[in-house]
Amino acid sequence: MADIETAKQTFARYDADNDGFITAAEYSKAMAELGDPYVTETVAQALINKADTSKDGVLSFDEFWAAQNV
Ligand SMILES: [Ca+2]
Ligand SMILES: [Ca+2]
Repeated sequence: MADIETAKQTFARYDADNDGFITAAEYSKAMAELGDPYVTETVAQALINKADTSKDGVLSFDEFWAAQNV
């Protein structure tokens, strides 16, 4: 079960520049830092696109949160 405070912390870790959106570059870099070097920007973009309900190519917290609760 996802909890929103944990999700906010996770989101903040991915959102390196704190602009409130996770880009493919940020996601890819965060995954590499977490020990998964196989999430390239192309892979990251595909994952973001799955959860990107507003179709702007980046992940807002609402979209990130919704993706945790499918
Ligand atoms: Ca960002
Ligand atoms: Ca979006």
